[in-house]
Amino acid sequence: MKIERARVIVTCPGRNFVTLKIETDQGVSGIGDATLNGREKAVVAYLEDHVIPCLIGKDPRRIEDIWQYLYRGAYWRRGPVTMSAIAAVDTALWDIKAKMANMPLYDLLGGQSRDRVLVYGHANGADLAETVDAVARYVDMGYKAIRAQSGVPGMKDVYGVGRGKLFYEPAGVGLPQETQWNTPKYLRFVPTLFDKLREKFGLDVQLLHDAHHRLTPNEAAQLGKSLEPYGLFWLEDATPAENQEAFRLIRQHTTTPLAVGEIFNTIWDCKDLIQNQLIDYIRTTVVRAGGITHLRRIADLASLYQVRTGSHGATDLSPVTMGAALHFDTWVPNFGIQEYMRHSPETDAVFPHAYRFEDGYLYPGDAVGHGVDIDEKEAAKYPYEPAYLPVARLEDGTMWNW
Ligand code: GCO
Ligand code: MG
Repeated sequence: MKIERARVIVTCPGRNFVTLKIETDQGVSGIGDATLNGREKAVVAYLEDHVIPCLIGKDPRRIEDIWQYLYRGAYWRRGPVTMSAIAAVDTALWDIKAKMANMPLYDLLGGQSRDRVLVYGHANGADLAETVDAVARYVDMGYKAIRAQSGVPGMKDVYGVGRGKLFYEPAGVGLPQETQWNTPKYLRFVPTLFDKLREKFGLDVQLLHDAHHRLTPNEAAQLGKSLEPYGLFWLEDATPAENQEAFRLIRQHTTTPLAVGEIFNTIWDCKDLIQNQLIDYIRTTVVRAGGITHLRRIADLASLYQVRTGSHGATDLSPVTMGAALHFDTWVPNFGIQEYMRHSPETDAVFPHAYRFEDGYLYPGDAVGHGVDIDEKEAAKYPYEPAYLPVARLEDGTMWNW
């Protein structure tokens, strides 16, 4: 069996998505997501110029060998561009293998460990009252777990407060939007938000919050402590994690569960965090961390230390990543939760899929492969549009973490 053709499809049904399609000499094909928000074309070039020429003629059944070929063989390891490209190949090959086996991907991985996948949705509001209303809407839609982000008094353009009610998309057309950040105002406000949410919605709903890398370890420890009375499911990306040791200080001061890893690309980014039990949830996902093959290694390491998965599932990852992640979530023994931001109807039409939402859970469906396809006619209607994530500065103009 041979890979006969592989090509990259770029489409922008509201936001940019990069998809790799691999076709074999036996008529079976598979797709993988290669989207890297704001840097899409770098992955397109990496795939088209450097990866696809090496794939033609290879045996698509040799998933592990192809993974090692692209990772070790290239000499240049890791990094979001490399690992998104490898992930796209890997996801497409697992899709092909599962189709050949006539199985849903979760069966090929080892079978179902659960019947359904707990997801959390995003409730955002420009201020406290709007955020409370947004949480109420998610409760009404059946969500059991809800991430709450709110505008902060005295600050404009806070992370997580989107345009539109369900389809939060931070990237904007044109050059990066400049936003402002003020940590003391944020630290004072967030506990008042969760106090209100617990008062209104009680203890049953799981609440989450994303600090989006804005805090120092000490500030993160302060926030974790001040949120303890509200029993969060997790506090995400409390501080940047290039220095994995940074989490030790946070951990020593708070029992609020910690999640990190949506921008990690390999097991090396989280090895110390996991082995030292500095986190509770690892957020790596299919497209960002080298596909199913590598994600499985991260999850297995995590399981030794009772760290659970909580895959990134923002709308800048395509439905292909969502479908593959749901098969992974259905199998992985140490599953925690899956993020689920809804894609727009235009995006859903470009990527017909077998997964469905019901009463707070996602179901991967029982289609063979990962259950997501691309309608190329529909995709062709939406040409690429350059867009960037915003940037953040402190009030004195200092560049900060977005
Ligand atoms: C999340 C993420 C997103 C990112 C986005 C960047 O937790 O869902 O933090 O909101 O900001 O994926 O492209
Ligand atoms: Mg996040």
